[in-house]
Amino acid sequence: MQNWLIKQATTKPDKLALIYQEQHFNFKELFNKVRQAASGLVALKIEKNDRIAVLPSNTVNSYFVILALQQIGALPVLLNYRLSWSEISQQVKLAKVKLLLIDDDLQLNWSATKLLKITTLKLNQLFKVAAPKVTLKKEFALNEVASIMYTSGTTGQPRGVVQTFGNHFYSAIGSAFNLGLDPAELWLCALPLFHISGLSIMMRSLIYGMGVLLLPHFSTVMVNKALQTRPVTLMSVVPQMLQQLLREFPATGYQARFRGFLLGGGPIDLATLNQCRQLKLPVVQSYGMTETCSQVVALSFADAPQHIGSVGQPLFPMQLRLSQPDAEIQLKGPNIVTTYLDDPGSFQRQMTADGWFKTGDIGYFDQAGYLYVKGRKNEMIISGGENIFPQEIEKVYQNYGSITEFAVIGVPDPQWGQVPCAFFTANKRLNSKLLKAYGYQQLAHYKVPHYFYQLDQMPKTASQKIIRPALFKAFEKLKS
Ligand code: S0N
Ligand code: AMP
Ligand code: MG
Ligand code: MG
Repeated sequence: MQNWLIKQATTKPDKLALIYQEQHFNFKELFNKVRQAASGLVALKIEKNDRIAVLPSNTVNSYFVILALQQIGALPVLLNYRLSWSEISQQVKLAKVKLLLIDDDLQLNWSATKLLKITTLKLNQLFKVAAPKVTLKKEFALNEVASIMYTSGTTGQPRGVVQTFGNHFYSAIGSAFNLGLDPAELWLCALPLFHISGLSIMMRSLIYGMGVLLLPHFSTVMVNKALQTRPVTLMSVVPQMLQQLLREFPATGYQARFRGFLLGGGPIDLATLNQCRQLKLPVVQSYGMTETCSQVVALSFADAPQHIGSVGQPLFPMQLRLSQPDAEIQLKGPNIVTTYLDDPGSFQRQMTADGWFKTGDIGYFDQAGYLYVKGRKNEMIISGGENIFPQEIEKVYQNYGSITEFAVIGVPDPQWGQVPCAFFTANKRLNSKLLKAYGYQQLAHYKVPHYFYQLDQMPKTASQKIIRPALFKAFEKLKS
């Protein structure tokens, strides 16, 4: 396929590609910035298929560098800056990267980066590298790798999801067929570029020739202002963001070009959706995951008001089936990745014998053929759109002195949807404050349990398995 960036820069050179604060870039200017970053990378001897870790923040430099890595055939491994340093190091090691690039906006413990024993560079250093301009390749294949991002599994072991240009392409096509494409589309990106929710906006920009308004981070004030004053047409949000925006919804509403929100990343409550309907604020619910390169099922603007609570119908050309008898959602189609990084075995375990991807989500169709997501087959917790597996927390606390058993469940939370809650046994009385402080050092902050309950005995089956339903009941009792 023709290089998307070159295509847009030659056919729509003057069209708006990116806005960041007061800076505007058309596709020609975007191309030049990306080529500058690519030239710097080549001067640093980065080659095709080299794995390069990037800790991006939502800045233009991160945006240019991710694209530049794609342009030279290097593999961007995108890291979540909310992770703890030990979690980041684990992913950097697992991915066997040659270089770690860190956005200048991130406050990091630089001495810790030295322990990784790999070359680490701030993005502004890369842009200062004196380098002859490289010629970007004219074509790439759809099965070439475009991006890698880690997700956890039920074992707590991170797995690198390997997304190809083809995955991104079909994802963008399915979304455009569903939402339609405004000739002056301007998609607001306040979601992190290290998640597919954010990265997919950047990829759609290249495929559609569409503008992106990139915000440095999510803030209700900033977003509400942008939606009132900038010609934004679409914005991707997770439930937690939508709820926050509604709390400060401006009396005068948003400007007329705004088509609505694309909502995904986790379950939403009906009250929020109904409130949006009353405010005449269009919201399209969607369902997808990192392994499907963003939404694969979605409502459309036309059918959303009639199907509140549903996540919609499979997007073109994806197929969806529900297995019997447990009704797990299974998917097939070109949006879905085909391996985890260096771990095809784990990926194969996510596939059925006849080639369908097992999502781990439970769902059902209503009579009109609209999908509803009911929950998870496993214990995954979703906090503000971030996934947490109890096992990754349990592993960390099992190393805490005097703890004998430690189990984590997800409990409802008005702010984050769900948060982790810990039950444990120990040889002596333990202090929750110290337990929390320990978690803050070892784990991403969103993974640190909000509650710690010490028990005399864990509820267990005859075969010594922890009875999780008993923990859920115990939590309800403790909270009431
Ligand atoms: C919700 C967000 C924006 C909250 O972050 P915020 O408000 O910026 O927090 P901070 O100011 O940085 O920190 C304040 C305190 O809050 C803690 N904290 C931050 N985030 C969380 C969290 N998620 N859970 C619990 N606590 C949190 C901080 O740690 C801090 O506390 P202290 O000081 O103690 O450290 C932010 O969390 C966010 O950006 N969430 C979204 C993540 C995301 O994008 N998830 C989606 C992943 N899934 C997919 O990408 C697939 C679906 C998809 O593609 C999609 C999704 C949505 C829309 C469209 C699509 C699509 O298909 O295109
Ligand atoms: P991730 O890989 O981080 O993108 O997380 C994907 C998971 O988020 C899915 O497997 C679902 O469990 C959950 N999810 C995404 N969208 C929805 C939705 N609309 N409703 C409920 N759960 C969702
Ligand atoms: Mg995930
Ligand atoms: Mg904030």
